[in-house]
Amino acid sequence: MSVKLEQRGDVALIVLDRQDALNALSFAIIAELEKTIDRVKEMPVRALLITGAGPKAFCAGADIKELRNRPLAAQRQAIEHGQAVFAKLDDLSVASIAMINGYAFGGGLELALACTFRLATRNAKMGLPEIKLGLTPGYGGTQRLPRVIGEARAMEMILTGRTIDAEEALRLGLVNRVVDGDPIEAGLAFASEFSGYSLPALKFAREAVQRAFTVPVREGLKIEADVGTLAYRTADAEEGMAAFSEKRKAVFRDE
Ligand code: CO8
Repeated sequence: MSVKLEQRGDVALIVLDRQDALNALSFAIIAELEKTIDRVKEMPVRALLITGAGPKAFCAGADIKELRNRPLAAQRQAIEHGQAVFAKLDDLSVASIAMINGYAFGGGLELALACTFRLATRNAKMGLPEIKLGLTPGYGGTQRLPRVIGEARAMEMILTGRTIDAEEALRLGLVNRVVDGDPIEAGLAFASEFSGYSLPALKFAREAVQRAFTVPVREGLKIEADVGTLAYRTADAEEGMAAFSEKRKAVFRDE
């Protein structure tokens, strides 16, 4: 198995482990990843962390060696399947974090873009180099990158295919933070900054933010009012506000 899954405390940890090809996403790995994300849904976790095995790469993208000499229908089917697998991250009830611990190119960066958060180690290098192969991004890059860093910057990255380092990614807002030390520990520490809050509230907030770039602002405000109202219905909202008044730490029960 090239996609490993384990539980670290209240965090599910997925590790892409195909180090001889810099954790490149063969079609078999995409299928494994899909099954693994489905298994995460059944786990009693509060966040998901995804990283790459070894010191060199998060994921070097789709397996280029598999992409040649295939019927067009198969190419389209593969693009749509990859998109659907990555979209499962959007639909997870818990937030996901990509720990980019080295190269994240093409489909690798697109996998990270499908996560809720991206963190990078200092040696991280990122890009959508498909243009250099005569191709265009196919696993969500043309849609998610502009939403994250804006159209002009996304257009530049996609049309030039250039590589950016961790510091530039931080400046562009492509990653939330650049981290030092053990990447998995850093990812778990980041998860602990939100994973203790009420899961329903986290989900409501995430849903509203996710919709911000897909609907007109008036509709977005209605979504905000809807989920905001739902949050007030939870016992956790009552607990959170009571804890504030009583000057104690809230104990959320995800209900
Ligand atoms: N696919 C297959 N094998 C790869 C890939 C890849 N994407 N990346 C690296 N490898 C392999 C290399 O071939 C090499 O194997 P071998 O030793 O057998 O030749 C091994 O990994 C180590 O790689 P390098 O020797 O190249 O390592 P370097 O440290 O010199 O370079 C780089 C690292 C810069 C990351 C370099 O490997 C590279 O440029 N890789 C390709 C990056 C890339 O172009 N990614 C985009 C791929 S296209 C894509 O993701 C499209 C997504 C949508 C797909 C739609 C499907 C239909």
